[in-house]
Amino acid sequence: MSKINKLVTALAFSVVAMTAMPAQAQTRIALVVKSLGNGFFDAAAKGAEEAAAEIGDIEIIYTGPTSATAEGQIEIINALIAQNVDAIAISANDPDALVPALRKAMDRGIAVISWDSGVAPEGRQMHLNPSDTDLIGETIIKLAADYLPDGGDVAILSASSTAANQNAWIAAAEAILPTKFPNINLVATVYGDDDSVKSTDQAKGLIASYPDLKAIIAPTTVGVVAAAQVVTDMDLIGKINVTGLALPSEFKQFINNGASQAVALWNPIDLGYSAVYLANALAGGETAVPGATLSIGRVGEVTLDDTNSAAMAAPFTFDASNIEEFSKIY
Ligand code: RAM
Repeated sequence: MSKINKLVTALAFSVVAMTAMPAQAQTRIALVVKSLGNGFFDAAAKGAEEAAAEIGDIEIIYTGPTSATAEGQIEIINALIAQNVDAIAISANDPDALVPALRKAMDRGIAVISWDSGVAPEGRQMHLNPSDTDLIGETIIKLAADYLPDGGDVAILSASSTAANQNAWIAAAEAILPTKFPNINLVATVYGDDDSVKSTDQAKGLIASYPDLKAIIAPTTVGVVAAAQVVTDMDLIGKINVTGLALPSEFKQFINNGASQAVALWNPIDLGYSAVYLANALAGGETAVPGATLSIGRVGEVTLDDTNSAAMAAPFTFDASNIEEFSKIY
């Protein structure tokens, strides 16, 4: 073969090789959730994919441990560092335990944000809250108080005891109780770890321990379903109102059967979508500093406070008048 022919053949081969190579997305963003199998996070992942398609050239790696533990998330973070992803957007099972692993990620040039459930400021560049924390704290108590004109005993069934989001909402709820809801008596807070079986056991335990219980407030989409199922199965509809933060698609049956009067939530699809917008911006070199305003695409924009945190939008309330409609969306 002549030199020219050899060159042409080599070129042809390299063109074939190049076109045969799978297109590598430019930006790989890991959406790390508290645990897999949770419908709330599946809805957020849908929003993440939507943002990726809109922005273009983004691959979403949707991942999380099988149960909501910090240890499981640390293993995942270390694996993502080894894969050299461009960004990690995490809903954390513990605000402090993840800090060393996430710092290592940032040291390697990986952009790190927390969303939904936060990481301490030293372990992330910014945090996206779904809504204002005080507003959520007040909302979850009001949802119970609205149906207790004479007040009474209520209990909280939370997610894991180290979840920063639930702990902040519960602290805000406790702070507002004495002034705004003086006749609401919070008798206990228990933890179901966003695990259906454990949440069911904890709800049963509350009912056994507090015979005058009038409401169970579960600020977790997993716990609220478990509590409403227990109230239904134990024939306590009308005696104990279950409320809190619920995904309409999973919860509408309990509004329909009367185990719950009303629940609330923000749009989880928008939350995952917004998290990807922010993670992508930081991976692209934007800096997160107090006062900075960052785009969250079709959802709008957020301005960072002095802890580099921001809130997306106010929660909606769902009751018999609208849960059917929302259940078709998330
Ligand atoms: C559960 C999770 C999540 C929380 C929702 C309301 O799915 O604990 O972190 O934001 O409930």
